[in-house]
Amino acid sequence: PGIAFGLDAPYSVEYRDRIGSTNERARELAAEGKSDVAVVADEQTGSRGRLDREWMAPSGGVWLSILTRPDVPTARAPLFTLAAAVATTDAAREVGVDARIKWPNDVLVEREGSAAGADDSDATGRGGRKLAGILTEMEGEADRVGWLVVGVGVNANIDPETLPAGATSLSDECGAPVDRRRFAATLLERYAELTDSPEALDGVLPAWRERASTLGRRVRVDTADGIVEGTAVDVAEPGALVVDTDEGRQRVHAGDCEHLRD
Ligand code: BT5
Repeated sequence: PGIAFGLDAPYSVEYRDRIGSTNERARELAAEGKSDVAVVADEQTGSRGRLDREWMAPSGGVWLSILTRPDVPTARAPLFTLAAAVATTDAAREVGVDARIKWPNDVLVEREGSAAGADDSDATGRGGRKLAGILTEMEGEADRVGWLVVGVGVNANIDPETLPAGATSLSDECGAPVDRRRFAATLLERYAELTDSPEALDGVLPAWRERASTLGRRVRVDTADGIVEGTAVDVAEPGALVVDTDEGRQRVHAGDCEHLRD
């Protein structure tokens, strides 16, 4: 299947026209002991975002989940999510869309002059429109990841009017449909390159920094321990956002991040 898909990456591809959720399917394959599979679908009928939020995945998208069993400690797992964001950004840039990453896992398109425009703001990030989202699920012991499923949802050839407010798509940004097969192949190849060894993983944070929209901006992060507000200054191993607040420098490991007006 990898060859039929024209893929230069170490995954076999399971393609479905229609599926409940590619992440669910990848988890099933994980339970069967499988690895190195990418589940790709045209349409999902029951897809999920983080924290059990709904993810809209009509026909025309690139909805995929990559199942691997990386030989790394569980503490480094967040790097795979960041790698998927980098890979998605690079695949978008290859078709001419200037995508950037909002910490930790949203891929956005910021339009000229939109950064301060209230009309263009939304819950997913002021001034940025959400092109893609990533949902990572895993199981393992502290010293080693068991299985890891990284689910990537990209609004490819979809009319943004049919998506939640604040969303955009590749076709809308490009003015024409994109070759989804090629886009998916680029994404998977780039992801494999960034994650195929512990040494390769060392390159994820530098690559992420170069493509980040969040760094240098005022942010408000909703975390399990409360709101953290300040200036995002860096991302640190294994994917924490470093925020300068009035109370000093803090590291945030998980949460919803909103870009504030400067
Ligand atoms: C995410 O969640 O951004 C992760 C989305 C992961 C989806 C992929 S598709 C392949 C794989 N299979 C799955 O079942 N899931 C993964 P989060 O950060 O929680 O953002 C969810 C929020 O984004 C929703 O509450 C909506 O506001 C918004 N949203 C929903 N669908 C959207 C879309 N298609 N485009 C842009 N925004 C959307």
